[in-house]
Amino acid sequence: MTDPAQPPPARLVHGPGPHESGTPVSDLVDRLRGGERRAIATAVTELERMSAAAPALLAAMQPHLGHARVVGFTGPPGAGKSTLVNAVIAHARGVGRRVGVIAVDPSSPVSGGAILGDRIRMTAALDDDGVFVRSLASRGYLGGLSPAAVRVIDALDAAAFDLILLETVGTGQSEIDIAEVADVRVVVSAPGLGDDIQAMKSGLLEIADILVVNKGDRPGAEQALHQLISAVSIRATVRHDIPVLKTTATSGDGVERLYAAIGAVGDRVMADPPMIRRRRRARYLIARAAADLVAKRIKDGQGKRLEALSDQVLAGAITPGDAAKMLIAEP
Ligand SMILES: Nc1nc2c(ncn2[C@@H]2O[C@H](COP(=O)(O)OP(=O)(O)OP(=O)(O)O)[C@@H](O)[C@H]2O)c(=O)[nH]1
Ligand SMILES: [Mg+2]
Repeated sequence: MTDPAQPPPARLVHGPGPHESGTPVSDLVDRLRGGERRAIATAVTELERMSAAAPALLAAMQPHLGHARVVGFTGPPGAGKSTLVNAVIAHARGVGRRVGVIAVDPSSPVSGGAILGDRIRMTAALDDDGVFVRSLASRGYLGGLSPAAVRVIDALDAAAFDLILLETVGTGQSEIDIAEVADVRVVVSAPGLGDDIQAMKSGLLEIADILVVNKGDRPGAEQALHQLISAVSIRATVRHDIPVLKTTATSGDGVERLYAAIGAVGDRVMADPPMIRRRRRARYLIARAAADLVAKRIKDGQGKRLEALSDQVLAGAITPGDAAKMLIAEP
């Protein structure tokens, strides 16, 4: 008997394939939690596209979130982030951990980097049920994380992955995003990228929990390592106790130490109740959505209003700050 007072259960309408169309969201979440691969793929796609069923899916997943460790890998193009993520997956699988992977805006032709999925395919990890990989475009998010990426993190968290590895190219916005969203932030650099390590954008150093000089087999690696160690010890804005490690992602050298360092930082972070990390991700999503809303409001339909406010600013009647407040307050 269905209770007429209850709304009908949410169902998937625009499933990616005919198989999932009509599936109740609660069934999907049960299967997701059981680690069923097709359910994970469906949930991820629904959330990535923010389909009609996505809000119900997000709501149903909420009680199951906050258990995965989210590890962000960021750094300049071509530093070896994908190769390193791949090596970390291999290590994590070796010790029995299930790993979800999200690559945002994977690989530019300039960097010589391969798309993360390709790299993982090369090592056959994609045949492994303990690994799930999804690449996402960063779309208008300037190399940063899109809100879609954060929703996909939630899906992988609900799917009970132990680790969620997130690869983004280190640009201004992605640093901030990674800092907000990841529990452990790994900043990857390498010798011979053109940029002097010391000149590495300070934003990158500041968010790091762990610093890695990859391509340890290349000339200049040792020097880069020492430059980075001294940069960390000199800069007032950088925590002085962060580990600075050398890896060779292609051979796996140093990956065990990196994995241990990720574990140590993760243990500290995970000592906080899951609610704190979930709240941090939710706060980030709200702030991004609010910023998007304001940008959209300014872009469409506010031309006249902006002009009028500009005139008032020019006349000395109000400050630009006042004008901004008036613009935001506008319904
Ligand atoms: N010699 C050497 N080459 C490496 C190492 N790690 C990665 N590479 C090579 O560096 C190139 C770029 O590696 P990727 O892992 O795709 O780099 P990425 O940082 O993910 O690149 P983007 O995603 O495009 O920013 C590839 O040709 C890799 O094989 C390493 O430890 N040593
Ligand atoms: Mg890459």
